[in-house]
Amino acid sequence: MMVLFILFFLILAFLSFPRMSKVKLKCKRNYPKSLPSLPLIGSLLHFVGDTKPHLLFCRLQQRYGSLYSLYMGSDYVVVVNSYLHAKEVLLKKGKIFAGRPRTVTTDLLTRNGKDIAFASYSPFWKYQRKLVHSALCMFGEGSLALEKIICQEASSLCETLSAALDSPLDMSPELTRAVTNVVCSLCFNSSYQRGDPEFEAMLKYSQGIVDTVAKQGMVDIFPWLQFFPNKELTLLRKCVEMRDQLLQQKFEKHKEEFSNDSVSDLIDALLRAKLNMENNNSHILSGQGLTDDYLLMTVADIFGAGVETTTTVLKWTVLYLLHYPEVQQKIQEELDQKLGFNRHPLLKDRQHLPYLEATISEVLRIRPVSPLLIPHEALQDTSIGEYDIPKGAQVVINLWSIHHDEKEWEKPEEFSPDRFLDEDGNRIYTPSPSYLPFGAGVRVCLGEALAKMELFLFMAWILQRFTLSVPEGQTLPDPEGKFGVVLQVPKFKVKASLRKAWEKK
Ligand code: PLO
Repeated sequence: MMVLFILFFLILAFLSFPRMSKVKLKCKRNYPKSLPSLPLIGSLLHFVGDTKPHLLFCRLQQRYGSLYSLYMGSDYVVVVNSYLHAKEVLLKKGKIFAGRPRTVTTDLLTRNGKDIAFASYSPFWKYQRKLVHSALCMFGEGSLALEKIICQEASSLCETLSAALDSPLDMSPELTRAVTNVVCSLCFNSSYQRGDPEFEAMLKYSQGIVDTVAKQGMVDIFPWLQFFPNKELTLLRKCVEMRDQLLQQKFEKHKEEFSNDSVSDLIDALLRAKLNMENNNSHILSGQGLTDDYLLMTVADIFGAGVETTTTVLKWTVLYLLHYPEVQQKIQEELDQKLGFNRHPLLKDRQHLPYLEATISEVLRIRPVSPLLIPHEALQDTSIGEYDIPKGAQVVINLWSIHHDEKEWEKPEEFSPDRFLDEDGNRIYTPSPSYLPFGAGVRVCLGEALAKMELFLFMAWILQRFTLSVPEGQTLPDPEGKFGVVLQVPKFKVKASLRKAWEKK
């Protein structure tokens, strides 16, 4: 038994060693203070117990200061908890820190980094991102068509709420379908009806991916674990396969029907870019083509990010409205005054509904979608503040700490939309530079404008008609959240009641 144990340990050491040498710390350098670490497992003993990583990293500041380092297995990780350092990483030295560490789960999700969110920085990546950016601008932001699509989905969502009036309803699948249909229109020029089996399958695989990918799990820390039976990895493989099948099908159909003269969605736009690139024999990309793999992974990214993030924020917003009925009432009063009941909300109302906008901003502060963002990697030897950072270091931005920093936010634990309003309550403003819900710099969220449009319109439509409350006999949902690639909202039910003024309509 003992021999076996020693053998196992030696193999483990052997397998981990090459990775250990990835980051070389040099003598006489001023590296960030490090948590104690052991060979092989690094600082993992700190992670025993079920404290969520963002909360643990936040708490560790008391002992190690706002910038410190640790070892995840043999990976050298620097944790940033202050906005000044975060801005240096994301903005001032954005390009230097634009790398991404490769992990087993994200490689599986993205065919070894052929997407945008999890792929490391390269000239090709820059081109790929630019392409998506222009496609999103073309179909989305600012265009009336998108507003129409969102309003259509909002209207259908309100119909579903009407059908379940006064009885407990899990809004999660309904919100997901509404958001999915907006992204579907954008990407595939299609949408889902209620109960569509393809949509149900999508819900299932997406949950499987969120549960398993990029959550600082063991298999990402000790990659050799992938060669042993692993339940989570099996689930991830199955879900990725389901996703790929679904996307491949849509992709093939678009390829068959493609015409250069009628580009009506994101896939068409990417196909056109591919054709142009092939015709121009583009040099910048040194032989790397926009292969089907890249196109598919790009669409998968936009689709996944577009659905999962916005749905999560909508669910957090509903959860907070249940906890703070007075906030809900204030939004409704504002809606009644500025909009009335004779027409539905439109994007042009955004500037006239500052309290609703402030509430959405506050939700994004108190429960950031991605509390640790996605880890960055230093592409060369560099520094943060007075500290040296070696090439290859992973840099984790703890947005949670930044959004809950007492030096920047008065009573950060309190949910208070008013902090985003001026004294007269008429204008929305950002009270602290310590507010980065969409990240910043070269890797800033591509969907910020789209997300803000959706959050505003969906909430305005719902609250114009309904008051949301906790169903009788049920308790308020827990606001803590489950850590993962997004901060997940617990399952809960809501009672939607038709507002008095709307009844009279
Ligand atoms: C969500 C589940 C999907 O099935 C796949 C997917 C793709 C892109 C990911 C997204 C997931 C989670 C949220 C991410 C997004 C890219 C950018 C976004 C990580 C895993 C954030 C919050 O940074």
